[in-house]
This record gives sequence, C-alpha cells and structure tokens, in this order.
Amino acid sequence: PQPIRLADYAPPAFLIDEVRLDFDLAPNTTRVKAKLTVRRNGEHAQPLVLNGERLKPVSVAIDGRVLAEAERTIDAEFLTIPNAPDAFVLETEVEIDPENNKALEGLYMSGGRFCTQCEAEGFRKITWYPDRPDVLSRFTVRIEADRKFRHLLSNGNLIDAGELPGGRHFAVWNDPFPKPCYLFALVGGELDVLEDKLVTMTGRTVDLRIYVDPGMAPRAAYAMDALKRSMKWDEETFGREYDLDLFMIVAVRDFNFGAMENKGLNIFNSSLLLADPATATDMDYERIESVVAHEYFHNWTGDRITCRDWFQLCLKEGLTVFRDQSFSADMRGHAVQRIKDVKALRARQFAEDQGPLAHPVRPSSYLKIDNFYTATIYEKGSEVIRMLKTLIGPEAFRKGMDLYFERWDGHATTVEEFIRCFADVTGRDFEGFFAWYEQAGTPRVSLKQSYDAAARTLELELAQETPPTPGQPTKKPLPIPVTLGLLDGDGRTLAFERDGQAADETLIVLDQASAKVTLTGVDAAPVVSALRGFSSPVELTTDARASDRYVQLAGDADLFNRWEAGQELARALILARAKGAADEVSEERYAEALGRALNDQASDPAFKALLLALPSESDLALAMAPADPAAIHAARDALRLRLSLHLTEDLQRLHIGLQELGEFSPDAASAGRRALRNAALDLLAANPRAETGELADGHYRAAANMTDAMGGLSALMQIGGDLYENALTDFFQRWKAEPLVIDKWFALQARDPDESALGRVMGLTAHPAFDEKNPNRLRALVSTFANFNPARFHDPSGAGYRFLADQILAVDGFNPMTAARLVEPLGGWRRYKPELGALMRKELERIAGTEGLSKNVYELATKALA
Ligand code: BAL
Ligand code: ZN
Repeated sequence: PQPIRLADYAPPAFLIDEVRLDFDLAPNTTRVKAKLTVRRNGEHAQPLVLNGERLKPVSVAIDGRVLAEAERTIDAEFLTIPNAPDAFVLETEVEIDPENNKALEGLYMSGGRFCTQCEAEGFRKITWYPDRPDVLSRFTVRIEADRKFRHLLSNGNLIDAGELPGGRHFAVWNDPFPKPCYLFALVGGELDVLEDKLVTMTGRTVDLRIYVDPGMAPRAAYAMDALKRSMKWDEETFGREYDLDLFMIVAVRDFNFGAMENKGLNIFNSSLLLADPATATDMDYERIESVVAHEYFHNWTGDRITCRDWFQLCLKEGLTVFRDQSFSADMRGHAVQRIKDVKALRARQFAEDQGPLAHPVRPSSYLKIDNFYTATIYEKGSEVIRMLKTLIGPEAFRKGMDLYFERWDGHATTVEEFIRCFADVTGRDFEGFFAWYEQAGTPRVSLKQSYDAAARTLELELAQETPPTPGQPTKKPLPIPVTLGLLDGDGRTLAFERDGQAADETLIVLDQASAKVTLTGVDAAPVVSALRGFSSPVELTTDARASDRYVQLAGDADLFNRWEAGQELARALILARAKGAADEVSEERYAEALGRALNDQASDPAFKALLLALPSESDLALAMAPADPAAIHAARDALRLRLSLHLTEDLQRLHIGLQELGEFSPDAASAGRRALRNAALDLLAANPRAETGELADGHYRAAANMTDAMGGLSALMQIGGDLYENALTDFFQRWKAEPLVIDKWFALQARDPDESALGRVMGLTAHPAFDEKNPNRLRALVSTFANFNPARFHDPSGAGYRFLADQILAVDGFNPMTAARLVEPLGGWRRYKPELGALMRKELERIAGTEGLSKNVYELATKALA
C-alpha cells in the first residue's frame, strides 16, 4: 500500500454546500439516501471522486437523472464520475448492514441500538462522500425506523418528528454549523435520558441530555455535573460559549475510542460516562470528568475550528488535551494532576519515542490515520501547547487563543496558522518552536552545576540532544523551557539574582545545543530544583547527588519536583538491585525519608499516595538498556518488601486513620484519602504475612465502594492463595450482570504477576463472559496483560508474545482499528534483552507475513520491524 503524504496535500476538487441524508434504519438492510449540493472548487477538469466502502449501490443520479453504468465507476473504495457539471445535485442511494459491522466504524449496532463512529474515515462506510476534514457542509438528516428504536438522534436541532404507518416513526435534525463528515453522528434505539439545563454566559438556556441504557440514568449524574462544570470553565477560562440550544451525550458499550466529539451529539464509551460509588472507582470518576470535558471542549477546538487534513490531528487533539488537563488541574489540584499527567506521558509517549513507531507530533506520512491516535499526538501535543504558554506567559497565550478563535471560526486549518496567531499577538518568531511539531524523539537535557562560594555565583551548564528516530537521523536543537529554583541544605527556598533581577524561580530557555547561565547572589551551596512542574517533555540528567534529592523530597517548594526526587531515588535503588548491586543502606535511608514524608501533616493525601507508588516496571525498563523485565520485577518487589517492613506501623496507622465513616463523595479530597489508604494497604501487602492477608480480606469485605473493593482485591492478588481465589469468585458472582465491573475483574487477573497468570489469562479467553468483539472486554484482558504485566508478558518462553500475536490476528479479521492498537507492546523489541527481543521480533514477523492483514496492522507491524 502507498503512504499518504502531507507534502501531497491538495485542496478538494469539489465542495459540498448542503447535505441531506435520509436513513431508513434496519439492522441488516439500512437504506441511506444522500442528496449533495456539489460545486467544482476552482477551474479544473478533474472527475468527481467520492469515498465509499462496503456500500451496496442502489442508484446514482445527477440533477434528477439516473446515471448509466458507463457514466460512473464504482469500486471497493470510490465512486468516480468523470464528466460532472460545475454545480449540481448528486443523489445516491446505498444499502448497508449495521448488524454485521464489527469493525465499529460507520453505522453499527451496539446492544440492539444503532450508533455511529465516523472519525477518522468511517463516514465512507455510510454513504459516498468526500471523506476528508476540509470539506465542510451543512447537514440535514431524516431518520426513519421501527418505533422500538424510540430515540432517533443526530447532530444539531430537532426540526421535525412524527409517527408513521406500520409502527414506524421519524425525526429530522438540522445542524446549522458547517462541519466535516467525521463529526456526523446518528443514534437510534431505546434509551433512558437524564436531563438538565445550563444558562450560558449570555443568558441562553441550553438543554443537556445524557442518553444511557434503560435503568442507568442515575449513573449519568456525575457526567452531567462534569459537563456543566466544563461548560462554565470554558466560558471563564477561554471565553467560549456553547452554540446550540441542545447538547446530547449517548453512552454505548461497544466503542473503539474512549469517546467522540460529534457536533452536539457526543458518543461515549459507557466506561467513560457511567459511575456510581458501588460500581466505579475514583479513577473512573476522574477519567469521566476529564473525558466529558475533553469532548465538550472539542466543540471549539475541533468542531467550530477543525483540521485541514489528518496530519494536523494534534491541532485539535493536543490542544484539547491541554484544555482538559488544565480543567482537571483546576478541579483537582495542580501538582497532583501534573504528576499524574507526566506519569502517563512517560509511560506511553516516552516509550513510543524510544521505539520504531516514534513519530513527530505532526507526522508527515501514514498508511492509516487510525494508527496516529497516539500518545505522541495527544499527550506530547498537549505538552507542546503547555510549553508555548510557558514561553509567552498566560496573558499572551489567552490573546493568541482569542485570535485563533476569531480568525479561524468555521474553517479547517493547520498547525502553522495556529502558531501564526501567537506570532501575531506577541511579535515573536516561532520558527524554532515549530521543530517541536516536526521532530520526533524525547530530547535529553543535561545540567551541570558549579558553585563558587567566594563569588556567590552558581554556574549552570545545560546541553541538549535528541536521539535519532526512524526517518530522522539528525536533529536540531529545540527551544526547551527549563523552570528552575534553588534550595538551601535544609530545603528552604534560596533567593538569587539573574541578570541583576532578584528571583526565587527563573525560566531558562535552552534553544542551542548547549548554554551557560550564571546566577548571582547565591548565599549558600544550593540544591538545584530544575525542570519544575516538568516544564518540558524531556529526559533530564543532572549531577545532583543523592543527598540533594533527599533535600528535595523533604521540602522542594515545587511539589512536582518533590515527587520527582522520590522517583529518582527509587529508580536508582531498583536499577542497582536489578543489576545485582543492591545498596541496602541507601534503601533504608529511602524508607526513612518516605516515612517522614508520610507523616508530614501539611501535605495532601493524594500527593502522599503518589509518593508511595514506586516507578512502574515499564518506567524502569525505559531506564535499563537492555531491559530485563524479570530482574526489574524482582528488584522492585524487593524494595517494596523493604519499605513495607520499615514502614509497617506508619502504613497500618494510615490504613486505620483514613477509614471512611460518612457517605461516599467523589470529590478530589475524599478520593485522595481513599487513594492513600489503598496505597498503604498495597504496600503492606508486599509483605505476605498471614495478618496482611486478613487485613486485605477484611478491607475487601468491608468495602462500601468500588475503589475500596478493588483496593482490597488487588492487595489480595499480591498475597494469592485461597483468600484471593474466594474473593475473585465472590466478586464475579456479585457483579456478573454489570459489564463495566466485569471488565475490572478481567483486568485485575491480567495484571497478576504470579507465574500462573499467563495460563489464567489464556484460560479467560474461553470464559463465557469474554467477548473479543467488545473492545472494552478485549482491552481489559489482552491489552492490560501486554501493557501492565511485564513480568508475565515477557515470559522467557515467548508464550506471552505468542498469545498477543494470536489475539491481534484474530481481532484483525473483524476490527482492524482495535487490533492495531495491540501491536505496540511488541514494537519495543529492540530495547529488551536479545533473547527476548528475538522472540518478540519473531511474532511481529509472523503477524506481518500473514495474508489478508488489514492496512492498520500491516503498517504498525512492518514499521515495528523496520
Ligand atoms: N476525536 C477522537 C476522540 C477524541 O480524541 O476526543
Ligand atoms: Zn479528542
């Protein structure tokens, strides 16, 4: 297959001003009539070429005249009309089969209801259309169906509805805002609805409706609350008001994405919408809040202003992630949110950057755009916006955003035009900054310090280097913002001067390969607190000593760096053990420091819970070359045991003291207390004594909410034995009617590091509750195993890799988008011990050599091997 290249972009040959769609819904034989008002875009003689896949043609007519077969060609991908007039009405009719659409792209059925997913290229499975984001059109949609499909929904406003003979009914929707077809949505089915209203900043009343499975409306209450807070936040923070009189969200169980920002009709994976204390964990609440906000924020960054082409995906995704992260920080606390965002960035994006699938925030070619909904485009895309804001300051950032909204409203645009808005409001040149969009790889920044006590100066020597990535052997220097402060030996903020200006903190922009910065007026030998708040997405190495890290862990004014210091210390201890050089004295010192941090009454429980969590095994694997997952697992467990022994009394005290007596509340402070209590239990469980088993079992049985139930179950998993097996059975029996909870049951077993886990996971694929056609269930078992159980996935026999490859090949037969997302864990094969790498490679070769592979899996498997 030939790649699609950014350099080949050409404007659309034809534009569509109006679209009228008529759906006659039936599970196996849905008829779709499309009436498009088409006009030639510029002077040219190109044919009209419309995308269309898996469509059964019924008719094609221009200006009312049915075309003869010789006047058009239809193949597996296109409808081509060579001699189209300059302006005309094209009417087509096709038949589609939603019931058998298991790729979950286009129109399909989930739980007996019709629903759609069109981003990126699903609309072409509904009707013939120029399926590209720069063709914006006004849509009117008539839906007709049997009355048992009670709610018939589409984008915009309902303009007509009524009953029809034969037990049928219809609804007509009009969306006044021009949009690309990837934002089209349709839903048809029996649903319950939770309703609310919101008065906007200009006094308009917007109806809010969340549609869910019958009986589930109470579980949408938190999503509704999050939606209302998001709408107000976007008004207050970015001056953005909602533009239609109605905003709808629909929850579906079978969904490839997390959620989708269709104009006025968001469709959500039910796992990111439904919550109550009994069935959802605090992490679920947190994710619901952030994804509801994310999809809502797309209304301006994605819908009102969209992407010219799919290479610009980060224009809407990176920016919208930045907006949702900022919202979550305002809702839940900036430091804790930042730590969680950086953990996710490192786990997913840094790993991506270190492997064969590394790509820039704005890639320049692809086979399947579906493969680029990646951590790089989303999370690193957000980091780039964050750096932009850091570099120009919050006021100029807001002005640039205002200009962007004003200049590009109603258009499909590019990253260049976005950045131009900031250049225009600041008068600054962003040419160097643009490299952040075009250059893949995680920059490595080094920092050396030298203090001159007599002169009271601190000299900082900074250097940067970005390692080669596929297709980019050499890299240029990037403008890297490094926020930096100083501490004295007791952890107190140490003031200094930079260029004669007194400061507690300063921003150094490293935009050359290396630079020297001198700080003056430094009264004592300082501890340097660099890259505060993780001011850029880089790997920082410094010449800081362990003693400096302890000072930071105890008292850095920047909470991110307090946490980071703890992680650095733990990482070094675990890696030393993994290499056979355990430093027990330092381990004790670390345990003592952690104990002091835990007893710090001033700090937030959510923050302490993060301090208690050691770096993940995948984080550690990135820091070990070549990575040895078994050694990392054993070393990390050994340090956990030491901490558990050293901190037993502190942990027990926390576990008792944080017991919840009142009613459950999902707010951040309550969630933080539960997080700390469960983190304490988790560490206690690293010490498999009989008492710990009883404690974990008691915790599980006394749990009054899902957070605590999962905390108990997870602790029991570490201990194993009958208590664990009985709790697993109990959990399944109790929750077998709740798919979202049963997903947790599968996921928990998938991340069990016990030697029996691979056999158990393989056995679970034959469990009556396992359904590979449901992406949530598939991800719960297979993706959790491959991504979060390194000790067992990297079984020396290669059986873990073989299991994953078998799953990828099976799922590729019906859902290529979801199958392709499973390839990444094999992609890192070069980073592992040679004997493991060879086995991973073998499975990639088996995948790539399979006949009939989808473009999605082919692209990732071949790139991973290259
Ligand atoms: N646009 C795809 C889903 C999301 O990022 O919101
Ligand atoms: Zn998004």
